[in-house]
Amino acid sequence: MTLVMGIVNVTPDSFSDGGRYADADAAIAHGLSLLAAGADILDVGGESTRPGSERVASAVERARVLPVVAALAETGAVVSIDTMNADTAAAAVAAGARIVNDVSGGLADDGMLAAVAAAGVDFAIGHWRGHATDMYAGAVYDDLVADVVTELGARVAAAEEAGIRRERLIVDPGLGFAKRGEQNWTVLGHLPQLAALDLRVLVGASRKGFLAAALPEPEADERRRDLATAVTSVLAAQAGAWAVRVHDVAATRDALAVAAAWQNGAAA
Ligand code: PMM
Repeated sequence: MTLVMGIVNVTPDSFSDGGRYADADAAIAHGLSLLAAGADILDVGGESTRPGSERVASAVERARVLPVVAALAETGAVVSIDTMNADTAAAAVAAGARIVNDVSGGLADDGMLAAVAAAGVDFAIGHWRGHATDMYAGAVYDDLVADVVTELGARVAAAEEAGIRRERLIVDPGLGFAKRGEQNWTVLGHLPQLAALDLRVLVGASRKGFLAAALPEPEADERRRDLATAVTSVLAAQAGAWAVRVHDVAATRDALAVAAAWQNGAAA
């Protein structure tokens, strides 16, 4: 069954939770509640990548995330660290993280691939063409799906060359990263083409603007965005996704359980 990665943002400026979990204790409590809701992985991040966001100094990022990573890993949870900084990745692994999730696939920090190779953990490679300060400058493609697959393939090759074992690699189409609204739907509609890379595929659609734009009322509140996310989780699972990265773990777990009952002809 497709795994559920629950999002634990430790950022005062995240668009999706309004910075409610800015404080470490609240973020830890939120992570524990996502575990109770059935999260298989907790993805802890301290730098917002929302379009237009400014970069955060990596020392500030580390101060935000390390206590949260340590406390959640201590419970035995599988923790991933959502960072573009090699220093933060290495420190988070030392604090117990078992996956490095880099939306830039190692492009933002020259030291990232070597840091992950040395850490000996899994590495999620996002498709990325530039920082959030200029998110849509790169949203021009010759052939969108083919370009995404080729560019991810190049990062996979670079990661292997740096000494990260292939079975440790995960690829992510990077929804919203250098992709305008409808381009995200094109990528999702061709998700099986990512399978050609023969690696685990991670999908992060949760609460993103392109998803809300598909609703009859695009200004839909958070609850409706979470319902839309849960539907997307099922479709991503059917397209072969290894894991989905979501804010509302309970909604996605419910949706995946119903889809599994349909497929198996029986409730689990
Ligand atoms: N999106 C965001 C942050 N981290 N990580 C992966 N692997 N894939 C994504 O699509 C992704 C990510 C931005 O969303 P958020 O601000 O809601 O966390």
